[in-house]
Amino acid sequence: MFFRLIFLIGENKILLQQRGFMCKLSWIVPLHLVLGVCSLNACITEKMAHESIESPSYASHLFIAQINLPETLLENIRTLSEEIKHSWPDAKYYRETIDFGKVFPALEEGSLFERPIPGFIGEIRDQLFEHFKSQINEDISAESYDNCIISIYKFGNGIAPHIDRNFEWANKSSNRKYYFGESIIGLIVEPDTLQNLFFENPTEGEKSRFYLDEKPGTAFMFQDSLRNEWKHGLLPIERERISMTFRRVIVKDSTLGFGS
Ligand SMILES: O=C(O)CCC(=O)C(=O)O
Ligand SMILES: [Fe+2]
Repeated sequence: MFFRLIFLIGENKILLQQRGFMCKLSWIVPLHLVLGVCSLNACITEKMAHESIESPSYASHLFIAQINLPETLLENIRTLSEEIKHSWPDAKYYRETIDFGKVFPALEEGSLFERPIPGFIGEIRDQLFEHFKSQINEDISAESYDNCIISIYKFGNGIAPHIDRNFEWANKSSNRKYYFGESIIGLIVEPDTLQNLFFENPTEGEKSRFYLDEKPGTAFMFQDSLRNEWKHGLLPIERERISMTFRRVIVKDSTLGFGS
């Protein structure tokens, strides 16, 4: 007879929405097993209550939290000036963004432009950092996240599957003078009624696709394979979706006044 003694050292719950229905993926880490046998068990509860699956490799690279949004957040976002909105009409999927800190469209053009981060956004960033700091695999502080993008999607808008600018991307051309740090933090301010952010693995494509379960205040941090190998994207939405993304800008080349 095979006895297993399992000590639970933690339980991480990842809420995923997969192929239209909700799954609660609750993976449990056994500390050790008698007879020296170790394993990582993953169980999908609710809809797939009795099925046991291998813990997907990306699961340890995605962290999800639910935070309370300040009541004034949406209003504060809506009152931001139209003038600082940037639209992405040439992209396959349209969206509008408002950038703070080191401005993304300027970085893309190879120049540095800083728009001070308003207090209400700085507070959210600090709150998110507190949530995720023990899981972030870099030695950084809340202030390290010096690029904040607010993305505003309207009916039909979305974002094509992509990998955020990373070290590998920057090293492909000398014209690419920056990239974003390893860990990326996202926050759902207002979810759409239909579409959620998805992740998919480029080798398996749609087969591997899974969706975040988005509610107002759903926060997530991703790094490692999910950040550098998997793509994320948003299919054309039904109503409106507002999200915030916090990233750390890393300067590869100081020739354009980025400093060293
Ligand atoms: O809207 C989102 O949740 C994601 C935005 C995004 O992927 C990006 O700005 O790179
Ligand atoms: Fe992205």
